[in-house]
Amino acid sequence: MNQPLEGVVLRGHAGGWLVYVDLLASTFVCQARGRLKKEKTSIITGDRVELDEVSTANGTAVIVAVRKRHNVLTRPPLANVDQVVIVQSLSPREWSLHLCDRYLVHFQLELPKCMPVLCLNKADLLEKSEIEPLQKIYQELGYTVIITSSVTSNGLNDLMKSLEGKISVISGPSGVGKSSLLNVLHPGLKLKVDEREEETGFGRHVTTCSELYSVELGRKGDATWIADTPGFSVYDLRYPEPVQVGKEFPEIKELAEGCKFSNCLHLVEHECNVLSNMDKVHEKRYESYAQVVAEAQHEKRQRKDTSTKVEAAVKKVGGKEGKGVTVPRLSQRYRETSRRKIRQDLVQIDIDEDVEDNDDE
Ligand SMILES: Nc1nc2c(ncn2[C@@H]2O[C@H](COP(=O)(O)OP(=O)(O)OP(=O)(O)O)[C@@H](O)[C@H]2O)c(=O)[nH]1
Ligand SMILES: [Mg+2]
Ligand SMILES: [Zn+2]
Repeated sequence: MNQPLEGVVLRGHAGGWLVYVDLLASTFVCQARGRLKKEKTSIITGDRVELDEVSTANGTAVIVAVRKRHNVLTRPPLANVDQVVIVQSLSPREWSLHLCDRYLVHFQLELPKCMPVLCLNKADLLEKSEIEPLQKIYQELGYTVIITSSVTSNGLNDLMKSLEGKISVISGPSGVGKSSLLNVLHPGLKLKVDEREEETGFGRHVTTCSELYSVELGRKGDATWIADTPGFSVYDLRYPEPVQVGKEFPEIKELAEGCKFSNCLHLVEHECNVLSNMDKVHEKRYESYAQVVAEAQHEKRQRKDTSTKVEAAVKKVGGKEGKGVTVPRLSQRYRETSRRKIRQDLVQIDIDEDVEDNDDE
């Protein structure tokens, strides 16, 4: 039997998917086989899929199976990536060390086995003497830090080197220049970039879905794949449990190993090993750590509140031994008013009006 053709999902497209088949060096518009739809199999950018009914004439095919994923990101949804490049803007108007740390924490949680690469873009807007200390903070923690400008093309060679032969996802807040960087790296991509940023802060050409591109960088060899992703809101960033936040800050993690308290948040405890070694943690990073802990606590409380509310709003009906279904509990507000009640209310209105009429007299 012939081996099924394999392809990689580039992005969603008109209710289906665009799939690139290396063997045919072509892209196909694909629908999923009915069985996959029935089983509600999710198909996301980066998935390796098996194809049938491939028509080179029409440029169409049918996805019949999704291969096992090596890894998966949930926000943005992407499968089988080798590394995440987090882009932040050095523009004084946009730079925030805390935001940068929030993205690092998020992607470390999303892909625990791979340390994100940090790309600090718009370097043309800051003096070198201001950039170097920032770069040093993260380099000393073990992160690869690349300083770039898509305006001057500075640092683009370094970025290229870190991407070569890998499947990378380029992520970061909206407007930091992700699409602009990819356009300079590979002008053939012609990605749309936000043209009105300076006026409004938002623009017409923000990226709206994750898309995977195959790019040829420098030497020939393994294919290089880059996913341009939409900038996503800070509300979508993930938080760990508050006591786990320290694990996502390498300098805190190291000192926390020598902390004698289990479940220590390293915020106030007397004789906490982190607090006793504050000279080893950058002041701004510690502030950022404390803020992430506070946010993680807040998020945990909210999660609890929501689940209590959800529990209170649903009840099990029917079926024995837990086989029933969960349905919303009808609160007074949502109950349909009975005809009798409507009638009573109408009678009441008549009486009230009579009373008012009497008052007028
Ligand atoms: N000064 C300066 N401006 C830049 C640089 N890179 C991008 N920009 C500008 O920043 C704005 C946003 O760029 P985009 O490439 O659309 O940003 P993005 O990260 O793709 O944004 P989303 O698609 O919304 O996530 C545009 O006006 C670019 O011209 C840079 O290196 N220096
Ligand atoms: Mg973009
Ligand atoms: Zn401690």
